[in-house]
Amino acid sequence: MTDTILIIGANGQLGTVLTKSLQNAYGLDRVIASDIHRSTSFEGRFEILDANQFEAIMECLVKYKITQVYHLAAILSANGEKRPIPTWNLNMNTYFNVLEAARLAEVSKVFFPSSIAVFGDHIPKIYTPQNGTLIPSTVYGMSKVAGENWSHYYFKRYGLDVRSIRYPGIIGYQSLPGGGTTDYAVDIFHKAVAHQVFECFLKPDAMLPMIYMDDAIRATMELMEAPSQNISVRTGYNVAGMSFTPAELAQVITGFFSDFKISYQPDFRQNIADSWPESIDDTPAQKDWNWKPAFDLMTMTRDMIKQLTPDNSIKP
Ligand code: AKB
Repeated sequence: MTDTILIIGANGQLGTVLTKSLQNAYGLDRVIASDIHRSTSFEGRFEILDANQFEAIMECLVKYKITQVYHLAAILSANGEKRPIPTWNLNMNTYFNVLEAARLAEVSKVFFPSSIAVFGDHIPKIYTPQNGTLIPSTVYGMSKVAGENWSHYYFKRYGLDVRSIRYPGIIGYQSLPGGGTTDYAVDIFHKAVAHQVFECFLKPDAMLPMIYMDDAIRATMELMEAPSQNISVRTGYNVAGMSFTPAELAQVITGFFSDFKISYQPDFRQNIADSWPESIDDTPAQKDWNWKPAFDLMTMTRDMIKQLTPDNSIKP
């Protein structure tokens, strides 16, 4: 059977790019992008959908005979700390609606984006293992730990094939992040190509795991296409891309723009970063579905600058 895919939260940083990649892979008619606001950035089908509305999700699943759901709608780590209870309510209620609608409509696969935010102070920070103690420091992280456990529960109890990745900070030129702790690593490029000073909200030595958008998309699609019997992790897979500090990233950018300047004004997001891993051990993802990132700090920086430079004239 040919799959028909619903993406919830398609207007976001990951959704914008993932929608187009899934359209390329499955065909324009086979992918239904949805979000609470209409977007003009997609060709193909689009539904205005509020994932807080269970009936609206159910109608969409039935109308299009959906076989796969990607539920990307969520409030991220930094914004979540400004409104903890509404963040918990939105992140959890929308996911309950998706899981329950997917079960009732007999959807064959669900994708749930988890995050390195599931980890807190009680884990080794270097090469953080797949199976460590999960005591997150943010409401966003708490909602991701709970979401992972509900994914696991729906798989065990109902056989719903839910798959999930613990994304590092995603860096891409195609879309902007919003409300996360790792957002600086995208914003810095927009300032650098505009020859503006970048004020960083993290300390120069705040090492965090990151992944280039191309790798994040490929990881998502490879996980979703892997045979079910290969999926040994039904919570969320650790996935590594690269790790660097703001100072290291600034140093590499200076190799492209010698006048680039960065200043540091750490705020509450530094505390969040302090509680997260510095690097990730993704052995199960390597073993189960052959995960291997293609981009490192240098190749990611080169591509970001090339893509964001209007005439593509930068020759590093
Ligand atoms: C955030 O910073 O909140 C996100 C994430 C790592 O999940 N980018």
